[in-house]
Amino acid sequence: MSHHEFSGVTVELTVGDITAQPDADAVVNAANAQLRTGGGVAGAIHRAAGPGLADECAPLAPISPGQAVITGAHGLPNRHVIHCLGPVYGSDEPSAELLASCYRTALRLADEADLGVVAFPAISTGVFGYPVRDAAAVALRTVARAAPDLTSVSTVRFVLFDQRALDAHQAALADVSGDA
Ligand code: AR6
Repeated sequence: MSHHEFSGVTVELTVGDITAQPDADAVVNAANAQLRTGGGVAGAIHRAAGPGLADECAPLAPISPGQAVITGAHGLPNRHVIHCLGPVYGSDEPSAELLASCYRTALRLADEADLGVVAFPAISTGVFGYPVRDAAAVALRTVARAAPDLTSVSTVRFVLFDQRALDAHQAALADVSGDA
């Protein structure tokens, strides 16, 4: 696992499954607008959480690209799930700003809920088609910029699904930490 600290917030990069982060206070869902189960991360999170999650989500939907909402975690080993709707690449514009808004809003919700460890997947880089290198640059830059304003969030973990996504995030982390 690689890590780096920005203004007292540790950023960790690891390969793994977002539903298997028992020490995270919140895991982030790469959601759909209806906050229903689906493929990828959303399917894995809803399967692991059980039907109570979809029931809690229903009255909160729909959400727009760039928005995020927080719920309980039901059958997951975490306290909360934060559902982000990333941009569909090439269609929801400006995509970089909408993706940055997902990370910023999720971190603000986690901080307001007094959470310490937050685990993110690479939002929009699966079904929504965002090139992973570009998405990683947006994600790491946004976390680094948000870090000074966070009071309870102490660790932001990126849980990447494969080596290619890890490499992209490692490169982005090196760029952003070089700037800081
Ligand atoms: N843990 C961590 N990362 C994962 C996991 C997992 N269990 N499963 C997939 N990934 P995606 P999006 C990676 O498609 O692009 C859904 O159907 C995956 O390799 O889950 O934001 C929803 O219902 C990719 O790099 O999210 C929406 O309709 C990244 O997580 C739509 O897809 C995100 O892939 C959202 O698309």
